[in-house]
Amino acid sequence: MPGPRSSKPANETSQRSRGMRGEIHQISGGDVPALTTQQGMPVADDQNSLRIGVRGPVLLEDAHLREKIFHFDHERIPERVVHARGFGAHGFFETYEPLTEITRADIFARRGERTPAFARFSTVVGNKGSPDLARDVRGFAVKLYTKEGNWDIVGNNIPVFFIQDAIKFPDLVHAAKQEPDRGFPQAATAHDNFWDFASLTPESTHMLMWIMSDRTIPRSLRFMEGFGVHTFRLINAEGRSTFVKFHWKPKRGMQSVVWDEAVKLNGADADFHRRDMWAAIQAGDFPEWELGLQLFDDAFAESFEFDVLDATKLIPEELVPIRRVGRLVLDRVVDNFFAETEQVAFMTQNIVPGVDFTNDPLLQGRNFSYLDTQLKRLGGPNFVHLPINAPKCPFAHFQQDGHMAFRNPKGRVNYEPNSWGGAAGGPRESPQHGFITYPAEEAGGKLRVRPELFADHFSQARQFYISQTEVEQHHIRDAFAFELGKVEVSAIRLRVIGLLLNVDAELGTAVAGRLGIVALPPAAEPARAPRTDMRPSPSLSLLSNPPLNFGGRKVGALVTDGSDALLLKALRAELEAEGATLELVAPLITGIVASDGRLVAAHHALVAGPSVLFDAVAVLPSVAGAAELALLSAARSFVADAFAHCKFIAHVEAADVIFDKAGISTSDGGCFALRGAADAGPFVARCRALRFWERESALAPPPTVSNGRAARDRKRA
Ligand code: HDE
Repeated sequence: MPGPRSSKPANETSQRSRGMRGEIHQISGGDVPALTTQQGMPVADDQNSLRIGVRGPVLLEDAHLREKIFHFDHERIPERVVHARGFGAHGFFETYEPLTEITRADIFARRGERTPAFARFSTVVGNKGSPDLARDVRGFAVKLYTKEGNWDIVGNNIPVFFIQDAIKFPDLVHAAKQEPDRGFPQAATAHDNFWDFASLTPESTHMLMWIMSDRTIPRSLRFMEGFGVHTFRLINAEGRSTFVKFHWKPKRGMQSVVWDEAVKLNGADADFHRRDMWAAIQAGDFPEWELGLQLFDDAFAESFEFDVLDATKLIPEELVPIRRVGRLVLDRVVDNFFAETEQVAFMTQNIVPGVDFTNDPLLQGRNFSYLDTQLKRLGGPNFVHLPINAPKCPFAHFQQDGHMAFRNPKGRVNYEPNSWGGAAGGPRESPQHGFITYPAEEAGGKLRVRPELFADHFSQARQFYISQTEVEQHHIRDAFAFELGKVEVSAIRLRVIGLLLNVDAELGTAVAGRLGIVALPPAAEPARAPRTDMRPSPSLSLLSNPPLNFGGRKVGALVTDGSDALLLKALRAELEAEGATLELVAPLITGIVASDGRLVAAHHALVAGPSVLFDAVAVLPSVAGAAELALLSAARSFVADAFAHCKFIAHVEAADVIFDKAGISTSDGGCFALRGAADAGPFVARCRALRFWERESALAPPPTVSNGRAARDRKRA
């Protein structure tokens, strides 16, 4: 029975739906494929579900509606427990020279050979939608589609790890991710559970030093190193084993941001790293790393002061130099994020003939774990059938069926041995070419123990700290003060100070001072006495290893109507010659009319283009424009932040009024007066140093208590 409102003129509603369809026709127009259901049936109306009459109930018969909603309801797969937020790209690995002496791996057999590759970079702790600039380790996972199978190097941007034994991984990750009762904080270790666990796990101390350093707030995924972390083996055709640690060295050099910048970047552009990588590849500035091998033999492993099976230790490059054997170039963005970046399944157990594992207990646990993860995430045993996971070399086996099998073996035979003979008999094992495990001798009782040298938890943490420049040490102290300042339970803060006192007395005392700790706790009882004779390893410092030039970086120019067109042109040309880019920030996104009367488009409106987006800035308003900008807090923050973040700042005289209003003196060596187009080149050359760190030490020191005095003051109070 039609209800009272159904008496509304029927033609009004049908008019509306006709109108909507008409509009769609207009938008799609031309020679486009017909929209179909998943079964391939062409769809006539994708706007309206099937119903009785005009205002009646929807019919179960509407299979198109049901299919669409059903599929939508199942769009999500479980996000990765760790490394949920990631960004991937395709490319290739190019071998520099044959390494047949060291390994029979086919990928290293021929000079100049290119092997297809897919890399995925990630943060560890945050969920899928978390911001890119969280203070966190970055995953650095590379899948190499070699001619003898897929080889995955599933590493991080830090060469050591928190724990030595896989059995502690669930505890570590539980402690680091959001607290289970409240669901926050996410993408941050600055909370009680993480520091509680870390303070009770002294083996994490070396890693704590790295994660509190600027390595965990990289400027770009393109500007960070990668590490395989564990010791692996390379095996040559004679079966000889050489130990190896894998390194990825970024061509554009290393660079990080400062903490205040990271915090602001997360608000200004939560996808800063994704966008940066995407834009670089689209612009043809292909991110590139060299693969470095640290090769050593049993004799070195025996004589090294730490255990090479301990993932909380590294081998300084000064001790075992890095041999660069090829390059990874990322030259293609994905076609579809979900199909490729989300569904890619990295597994440490994916190795190829010529590569083998060691007994590192963390690696052994990982080799077990990653297969489980893929089954859970991708929903069945056939995830290797997905194009992103499938080998690109021929493969043949008798595994069959299961969910989503779309590559079952052809023919009658699906078992081995069989007597069918020839091609009909299917694939056979190949003792000559197949993978042969290195026959390491193993013996001993079944024990739950760790090797003796694993117990040295502090010596390399100290080595890392003393290898940093003063600026970097300062940032490490700040980071500890920030993170521990978020911890509510004072006993946890004290336990961390106890660990730090074993690393470096000055570090422990300084962080305690920043936390207002009056009475220093005793240093934690070390399981093995820390060494005090560690020599600095300069390769561990970011700032001691600056990039060769300013290539791949970005300058933001704050411009207004009347900005000097010649100067802008010169600056753009100098930056392009350097391999860097110029982006314009203007009061309005529509752009400016420059001094030559031409309209120049802006990349960012000032409110949406803070200086944290850039590596250096140029403040180039006209006199009239500067007077207007000086009244805007966004313009004052633009220069104030660039100054506070130690960026190089170029400025024209007209801009003085903005700096004055922001309370900034442009007299230091990081500020550069542009008198004309000829000054653009020297400014760009200056930017090669990336930051003017001298400014940081000139800024006010952080608040601290010096321990004895503070105690007296508090008593008096
Ligand atoms: Fe992972 N790790 N991990 N991990 N890991 C995963 O696998 C695990 C460890 C790393 O972009 C998971 O597919 C265990 C060290 C990267 O898809 C999971 C242990 C290092 C990625 C897993 C470790 C890593 C993962 C979650 C201790 C640096 C992202 C999703 C024994 C050398 C790969 C997944 C990508 C991902 C387990 C420790 C690097 C749960 C059990 C050490 C880069 O399987």
